[in-house]
Amino acid sequence: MSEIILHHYPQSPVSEKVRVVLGIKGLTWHAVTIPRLPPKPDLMPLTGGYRLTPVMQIGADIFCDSQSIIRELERRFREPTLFPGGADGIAWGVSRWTDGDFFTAAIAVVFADAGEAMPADFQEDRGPLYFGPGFEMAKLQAGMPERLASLRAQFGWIEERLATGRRFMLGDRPGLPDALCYYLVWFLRGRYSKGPEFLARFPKLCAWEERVRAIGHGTSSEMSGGEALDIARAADPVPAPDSEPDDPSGLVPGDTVEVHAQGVSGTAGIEGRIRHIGLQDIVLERQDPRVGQVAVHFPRVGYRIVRA
Ligand SMILES: N[C@@H](CCC(=O)N[C@@H](CS)C(=O)NCC(=O)O)C(=O)O
Repeated sequence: MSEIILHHYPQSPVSEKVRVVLGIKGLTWHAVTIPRLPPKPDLMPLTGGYRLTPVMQIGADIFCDSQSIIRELERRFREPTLFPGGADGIAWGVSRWTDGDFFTAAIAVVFADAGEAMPADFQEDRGPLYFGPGFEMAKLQAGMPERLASLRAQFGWIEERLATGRRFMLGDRPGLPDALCYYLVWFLRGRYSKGPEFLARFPKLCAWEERVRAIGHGTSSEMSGGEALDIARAADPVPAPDSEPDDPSGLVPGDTVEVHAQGVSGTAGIEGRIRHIGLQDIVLERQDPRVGQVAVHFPRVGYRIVRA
């Protein structure tokens, strides 16, 4: 019942970030392949409407966003740690860069490069999702030189970091910043037509990339969406820890709220009763006819919470 289930698809870069973390920790997990485009009928009963990829399930606990997923993996499986050498805490701040400006610049370059060759339904979904409701491919393409210059500078930071001669970002053992940076290198190399030549100017980055790739993804086996739903139905959410008594929002367990992902457009808010509200996370309790009671976890940073 407490097995790790990752709802993902192979091409998803944010899923690659989590797969690398599973590799660093040497974990065994089940992979449920979800559709790249909505509807995602076997995912919605678990998340209550959260559609982004990936999502992790452990029994009836559902973790939305790679931040929540990775934090829970570190909590449950401490060794090997993602913070070798005591780099806890601030390394999370790196995720605000990699999942913010760096991610957006990488997506923009891959999108503009693919242009009209991108399947129409994919473009119609992802364009507004990442670039807002007024998305126009021609405008994105006009901004390509600027994006490339910004992206190059950001990859340059990785190269500088690796110039210290250590094997990984924090020293000789891999950690959170490696996963956070690697997924965008993986994405650019695989999906930007000029990715390999673009990255070739960063030799230390390319050597590090090989080392991270060699870590692998742990051990996974396929599971069907239906089987994952059955597991959620048979399980109860784990007991919630105490909530913070003085949340700045004034919200307390039992309140009904909607949680909204920031930085993407047109996604649904997820409604539920607060089961736990803390410094780093909020957990909603939801009832669903297919899976019964589930606890849906979100990070605080990057999410807006409004009273329903
Ligand atoms: N902040 C989220 C971002 C997730 C994200 O944007 N994932 C992409 C795939 S790599 C996505 O959801 N695309 C739309 C989809 O899969 O429906 C996280 O860290 O998990």
